Amino acid sequence: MRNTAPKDAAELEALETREWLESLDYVLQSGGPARVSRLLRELATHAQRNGVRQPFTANTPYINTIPAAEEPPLPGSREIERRIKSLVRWNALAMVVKANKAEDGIGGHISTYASAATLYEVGFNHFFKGKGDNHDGDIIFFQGHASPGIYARAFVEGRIPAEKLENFRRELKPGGGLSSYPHPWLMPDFWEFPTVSMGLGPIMAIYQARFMGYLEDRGLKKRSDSKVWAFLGDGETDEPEALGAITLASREKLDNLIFVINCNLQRLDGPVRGNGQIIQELEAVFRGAGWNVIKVIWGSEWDPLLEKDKDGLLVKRMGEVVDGEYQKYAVESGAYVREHFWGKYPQLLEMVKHLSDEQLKKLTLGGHDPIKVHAAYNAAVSTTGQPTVILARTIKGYGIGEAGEGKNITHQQKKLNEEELRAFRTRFGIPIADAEVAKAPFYRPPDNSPEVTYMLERRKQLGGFVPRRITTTEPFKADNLHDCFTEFEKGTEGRKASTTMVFVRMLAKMLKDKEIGELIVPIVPDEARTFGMEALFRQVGIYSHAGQLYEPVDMDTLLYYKEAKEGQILEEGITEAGSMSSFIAAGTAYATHGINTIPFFIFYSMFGMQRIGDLVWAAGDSRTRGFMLGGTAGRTTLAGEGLQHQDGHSHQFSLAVPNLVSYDPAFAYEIAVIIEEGIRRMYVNGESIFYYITVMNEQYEMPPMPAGVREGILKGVYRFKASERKDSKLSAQLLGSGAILPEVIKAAKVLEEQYGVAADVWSVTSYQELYREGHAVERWNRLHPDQTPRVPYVRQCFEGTEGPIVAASDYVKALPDAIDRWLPRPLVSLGTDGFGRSENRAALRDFFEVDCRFVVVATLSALAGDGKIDVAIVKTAIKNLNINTDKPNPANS
Ligand SMILES: Cc1ncc(C[n+]2csc(CCOP(=O)(O)OP(=O)(O)O)c2C)c(N)n1
Ligand SMILES: [Mg+2]
Repeated sequence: MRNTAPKDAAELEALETREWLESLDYVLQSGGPARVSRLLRELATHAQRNGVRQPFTANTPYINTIPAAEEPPLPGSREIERRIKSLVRWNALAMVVKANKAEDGIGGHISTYASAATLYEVGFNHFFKGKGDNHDGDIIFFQGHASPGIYARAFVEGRIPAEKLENFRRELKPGGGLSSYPHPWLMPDFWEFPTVSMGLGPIMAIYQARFMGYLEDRGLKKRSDSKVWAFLGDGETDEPEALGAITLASREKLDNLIFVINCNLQRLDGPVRGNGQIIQELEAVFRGAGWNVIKVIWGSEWDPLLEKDKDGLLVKRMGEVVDGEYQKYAVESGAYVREHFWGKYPQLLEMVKHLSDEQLKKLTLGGHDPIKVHAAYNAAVSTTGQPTVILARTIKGYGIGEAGEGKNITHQQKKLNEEELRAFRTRFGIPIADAEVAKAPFYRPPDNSPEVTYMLERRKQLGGFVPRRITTTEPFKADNLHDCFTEFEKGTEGRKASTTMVFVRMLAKMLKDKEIGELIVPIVPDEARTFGMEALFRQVGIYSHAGQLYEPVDMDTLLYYKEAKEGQILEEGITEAGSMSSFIAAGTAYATHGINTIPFFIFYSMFGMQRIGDLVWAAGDSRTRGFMLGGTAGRTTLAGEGLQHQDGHSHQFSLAVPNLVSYDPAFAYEIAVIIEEGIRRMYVNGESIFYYITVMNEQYEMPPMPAGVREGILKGVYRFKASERKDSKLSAQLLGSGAILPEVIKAAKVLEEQYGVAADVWSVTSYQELYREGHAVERWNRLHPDQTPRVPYVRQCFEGTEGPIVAASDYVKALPDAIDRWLPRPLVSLGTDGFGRSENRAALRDFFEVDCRFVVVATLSALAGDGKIDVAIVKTAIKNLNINTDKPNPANS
């Protein structure tokens, strides 16, 4: 303690602060951190009671969360690991540089992996579990743009040959190449999870972690200590999906989940938060959401400086510099850093006067320091009761120097000149001669080199290579599958039902089935009552890891809201994106966990394809299996709700997903045939497809299944009813789908009875399947000109028929138009192009011109056009059917 009296108020305050700090140090030494924590809480409460209003902050100072004293020693050989990392760095760089030398503009990314190399290498050498004999394996979402580094490591491991590396981004070269990003569709033995559409990786990871718990709680999988790792960019966190589900992870206490956010402070165009601090922003968000946040900002060389920082001036300085300025330090000289960072306070300049400019420049950041990264991972894997996020500070383009380290252009940098390559080679000690370096050759030391031996041994200890996608599930046993579906073949025998009701009954039957029952995973985004599924709440329960900690308000009713640890329904709440992520987790469990779960995701069709289309695309890429059911579908079938709810185009979107098989069924037996076949194709035959089926809420009688229609249902069309008027001179072919099929059946009756037209009725279950098959046949014919041409199925159906072909559906006209080219006569399509309206069904069908009357008029009009009937008949029909010819065009009103 000083013995001179303080001079002024500031000095007095400084003295007071110091005394408090010394007292706290004493408590820390004598009582430990927990005692300090309690004391601080009591102080805060005391202060608040006495009127002190503390500003809220979820932030801690801008320093590492784990103090140096608590770091475990780095196991293994730091030197060999550094050399391995250098080899991977070089080959990652070389593959991008080479690819762009060979083919200008082919792309690829250098700087993302360059910044993340340590984050991955510490994982590969010490943490990432493979699917070995004693372990289920970790689930790892690699950041898409870091793929060159992941390939480069697999090359050094000896898993990917140099020829494939040569063909990075040239997948169609003979012998194959490597896909730009993680795509299980393209590399099904390597990549497990697609991540490159930013934001989807993190949300899918959260639901993967939760699904792991679901499988364990339901007894489908034994408990394991597998982790889900999600590597993401700091810029990526601006995607709503990236942070949108983080509270689920904390609420569900997902301590099997670890996010690693590579905070290189840059995105594609420039800084992520030039005027702020992304690390502090993310810390507040994640801490507020209940996550364990570990900041890894400063490397070990900063520890002695922080040790000297008794009055906290250095920590203060660290916290006041904005990211744009930190980025500048990365590209500037040590002298600049001394002047601008340290020079702000004379005491700080004094603190580093023993360091040269060169040394100042080289003070490493936390994300590049294996000791710091290891300590963070070590803490993350042993954290219980919470998910962990690691915020690791790095430099984008680390190591590529003048070519772009820390520069705004670095994300797009794909080429290095000879001098830059040489500098990189020298910096990382790669044994490539000067004469060779310009060609950026790959370099792999011999199999028996210390580096390769070490890395293979580490992977062996950790259960094998990652990433690696393997499917170990046995083909499904489905001997009695048909039993679930037979009842639907006989129809409803006079009673009315909607396709939704039919599906829900089918689901209930499947859930009770001995073979497949326990594998069914119903997923709903707070819409079960809309679809009449509430009976399932009681039947199979809603999954909740915590069980049910309250007595539900409807406990005294038969169908009470039952939550249970072994519950089967995933009731996701209002999140289609989250539900779709669960769907992907459940639909890929055959590969991830070796379990054939069969997800049924039931949602409001309007909020499916168009809202979460990118996740649907990712599901396709992931080879997800399962059924998506778009409920309350059909632009005119969903009454009242209006334009934001009425879906008349989801089938148009679903057509774009190559392995998504879509149906718009009308009758119970059609749904039965489609789902039974779907289970067979996906789970017995192992096809990488999934299904989209729309179901509606209009009730009508379900007819019995006519003989011989099974194949047609699956292929997309069959003749539901041939006209009995064989004597008529006039004919027509009427095509209907979904809830519009009953309108078409009515129209056929009117045409026959009132206009003497023999009208056949066809049920079109899938224009998409007809379109795909038609094009496949057309293509085959084009490529085999000397062989007997094949005939598309849809053409076979309508060849030999007579009269106009008129189609009506509750979807846009482009859908039926897609088969027009294979029909013997031009198609007349009626559909629901345009914005919906709040109205009842009849008014909507009048507005969109898809009801029975419009089918009649369209048919008569086509017959008149063919010269088969007089135009006057059409005019009279329009009048008699009360059709307003001056009504606005629904397509653009
Ligand atoms: C949804 C989506 N939007 C845009 C892109 C294009 N894109 C690819 S990388 C990138 C910048 C990435 O920055 P960050 O997330 O910080 O990752 P870093 O490379 O810095 O690690 C952008 C905009 C994308 N891949 N996905
Ligand atoms: Mg970034």
